Amino acid sequence: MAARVAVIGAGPCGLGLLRAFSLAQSKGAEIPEIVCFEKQAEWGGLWNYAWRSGTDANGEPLHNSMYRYLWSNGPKECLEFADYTFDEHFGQAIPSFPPREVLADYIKGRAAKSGVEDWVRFETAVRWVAFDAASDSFTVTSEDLKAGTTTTETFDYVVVANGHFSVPFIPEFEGIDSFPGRVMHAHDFRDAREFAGRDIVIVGGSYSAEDIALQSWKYGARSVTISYRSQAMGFDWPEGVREVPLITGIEGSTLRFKNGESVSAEAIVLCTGYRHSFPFLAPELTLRTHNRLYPPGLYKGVVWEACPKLLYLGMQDQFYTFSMFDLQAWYARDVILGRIAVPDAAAMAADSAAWVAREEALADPFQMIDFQADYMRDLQPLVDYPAFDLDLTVEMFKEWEHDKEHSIIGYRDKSFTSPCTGTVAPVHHTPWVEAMDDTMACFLGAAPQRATA
Ligand code: FAD
Ligand code: NA7
Repeated sequence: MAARVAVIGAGPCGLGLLRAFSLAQSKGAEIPEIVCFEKQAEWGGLWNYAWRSGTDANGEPLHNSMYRYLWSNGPKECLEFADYTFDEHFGQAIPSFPPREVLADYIKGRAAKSGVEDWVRFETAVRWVAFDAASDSFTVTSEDLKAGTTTTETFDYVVVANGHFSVPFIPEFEGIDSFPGRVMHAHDFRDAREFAGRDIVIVGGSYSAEDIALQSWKYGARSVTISYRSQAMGFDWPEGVREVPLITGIEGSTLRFKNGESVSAEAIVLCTGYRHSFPFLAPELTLRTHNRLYPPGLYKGVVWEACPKLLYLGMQDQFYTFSMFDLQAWYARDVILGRIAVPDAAAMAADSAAWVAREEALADPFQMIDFQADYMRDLQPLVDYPAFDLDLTVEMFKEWEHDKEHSIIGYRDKSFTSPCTGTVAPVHHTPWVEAMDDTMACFLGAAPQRATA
């Protein structure tokens, strides 16, 4: 059995792996020594809110991309931990679309229950990982950010769980360097109230563009113009929000678009996605991919085919999140424990190539949901992750897609059914469009008093 395992990152993926090991240990398995390196002072990954932007308290590139008033963009029932349900954590049924703080509490609740805190070295950043074929082991160099000391250690397995929505992709537009207003990437966006009463342009056509546009509208932006590259999102936007094609140039505060229209704006928010970034990995260990459902080179979406003792978690584009991460974590654990044998390089490559080819033929979000669910179905029988109704989550994701088409400002008011417990979520006390307070206390409490005339 492997003697030492390094885990890079204590976000939902890294914590899923720690949970998997702790459960195996509680059932009597002998487990390796685990060292989880986490550069933040607490676990939870992106779900920790940071008011900072740019660099963190230790001068490291800031990891966090989440912002105030972020409410789950999918039904919580589709991400529920099968081994630690929402009912167990909250002791009451809660609505389907919780704000960030509620989901952070849920993630941290399971981690605390797992008793794995001693395995995590907080405020410790991994600086370099190299594989030595002769000794069949890795050297991992890390820095204790508080003490300023650097340590190099040997590990038998390395698990990369550093997330991939932290390092922004920032394109260039002609004239943007002389735009007189604020220009920022979604990674630095913190509070939509900044744009109250202003005209803003959002660039992008995916989740961040959708949510930051709606947030800005909800908190009082005068107008929101969304500029897309390949395809409009096409939702029935509320008055004041509209979509136009890509920016062709910027002169002063005027932005021109491909369809000949122009607007004057006071701010530009680039919701143009993120880079997979592994500055700590030797080149031959580095996954190079854009944000997609099946990054090539990863057998079962987890095992780095070129060096199978290196495992990656959560590198896919995501409909499914926590439950998919858990299936991957359970799989990674069982590879490390020797319960699962990975095949030879040719067999791994053939398996993942088939998935990649299938992914490349997907035509719409409904097919993408089926694809990611099938990927999970591929992992499910290989591990002892508790059973949950995956078919129900597929149905719910598809219903959610239709809900969004029906009402982009109303879809978060719907209720879904737990695939783990069968609990039907209550309707939230306040429609999302009127819910300005995103605290856990407000979400879980009674409806706030409304001012009367
Ligand atoms: P992360 O959460 O990013 O955690 C990675 C961890 O690795 C971090 O704690 C980081 O500090 C650490 N780390 C990084 N580099 C190093 C290093 N060199 N050394 C040590 N530690 C390191 N998902 C949903 O299910 N619902 C949502 O509503 C939702 N909203 C989102 C909104 C935004 C704005 C973003 C960006 C993502 C959202 N997601 C959402 C997806 C989100 O990516 C996942 O839910 C989840 O956080 C991914 O977990 P992870 O562990 O892979 O990565
Ligand atoms: P995504 O989902 O990776 O989307 C990135 C978007 O950025 C996508 O619409 C791209 O357009 C767009 N993009 C990329 N480059 C450009 C350029 N050069 N010009 C214009 N537009 C561009 O990232 P998100 O931040 O939206 O979502 C990431 C996670 O955050 C997600 O899991 C959510 O839960 C929250 P394209 O469509 O490719 O033309």
